[in-house]
Amino acid sequence: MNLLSPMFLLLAQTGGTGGGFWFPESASTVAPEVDFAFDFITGISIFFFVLIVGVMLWFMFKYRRRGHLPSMESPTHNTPLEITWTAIPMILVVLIFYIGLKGYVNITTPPENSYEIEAVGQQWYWSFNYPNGATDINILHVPVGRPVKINLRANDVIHALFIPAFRVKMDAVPGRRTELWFEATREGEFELYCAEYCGTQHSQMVGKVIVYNQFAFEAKIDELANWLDKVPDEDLHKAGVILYNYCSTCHTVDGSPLIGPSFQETHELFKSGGTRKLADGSAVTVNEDYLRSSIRKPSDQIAASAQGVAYPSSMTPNIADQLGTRGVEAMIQMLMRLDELVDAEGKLKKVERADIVVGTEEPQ
Ligand code: HEC
Ligand SMILES: [Cu+2]
Repeated sequence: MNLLSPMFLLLAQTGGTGGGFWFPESASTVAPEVDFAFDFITGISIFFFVLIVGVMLWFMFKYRRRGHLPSMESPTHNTPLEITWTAIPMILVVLIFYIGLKGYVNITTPPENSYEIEAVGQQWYWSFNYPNGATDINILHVPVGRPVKINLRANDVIHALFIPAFRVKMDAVPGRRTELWFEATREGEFELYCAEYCGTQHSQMVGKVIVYNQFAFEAKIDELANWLDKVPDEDLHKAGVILYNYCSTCHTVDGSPLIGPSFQETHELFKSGGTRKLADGSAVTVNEDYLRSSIRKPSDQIAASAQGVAYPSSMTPNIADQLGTRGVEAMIQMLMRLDELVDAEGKLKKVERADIVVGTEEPQ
């Protein structure tokens, strides 16, 4: 038993909200159910592992070969024993099935009065759309104590929305609608992942869930619905830093190329009035119009490196729709004024919505 006691200790740590060896912290109504099913099956497995291996070792010792004894006939049948070893596992398996089915039905049936949010997976970020028109990238804002139903879509390849603390995960499949629901049990920030390998930057497709009380939640999505309109024109380039979440999986700001050219390079070409080589061998002056059409119609002019090597034509085609008209302008401003937005180390300065939005009170 000594050898195994650490295992029992680890098992005992699960449950509660603090997380343990097996599980991250838990923060949704279904989490205890999922954890219980896991603990139950693991407990049974450990019990029978110890029992069977124990008896086996004991028999190996007890019936070891001692001298030359005449061999006995082996028993062929033992009804009470056979009934026991059929009945007990059957009860356990039915029990496991019952626990699993109950949890599965619960996890797959969103309550009627759920608050609905649309989640769209694309290479390589999540966008979340709210009924009031609010949108955010990689950050899912939800109220505490209210069932939330997430309607999932994918724009390009299969993604999967995974929120470990809520114990929920669902695929987002192109051409198909899938859903997932949860009810957060406490306020806080939790991790959110894409759990389906979806291309080179899959590992960057991470985000967070922020759980608010009902009032703070309403205020937040109100702010998200129209914040860009409340950014004065002279601060629009700063809004680009927030919207950069749409671009950061493919464009860096420090000069290193990723899937697409670094924004630093684009900015320098703009400042110096330089030209950008294109995949078809031609070249184009990097001015405001070029920036706008690069964002609005990414596939029209495919950029190539200074050496003439074409970048892939994989820029998100409908990114301008997602950004909205003012969002596109914000990105253009950001690209043109990038030098004002980075610090000495070439990192983007931090910009909070509250710093640039005028005429609204920050919630809380
Ligand atoms: C899925 C990857 C991806 C995402 C996301 C993405 N881009 Fe791109 N982008 C590219 C690639 C690849 C190119 C080069 C090929 C081309 O010109 O379409 C590019 C080119 C560009 C160019 C031309 C740059 C130059 O120096 O010629 C601009 C401007 C641009 N992207 C802006 C954006 C903005 C703004 C966003 C975010 C709102 C964004 N991109 C998001 C992949 C992406
Ligand atoms: Cu993904």
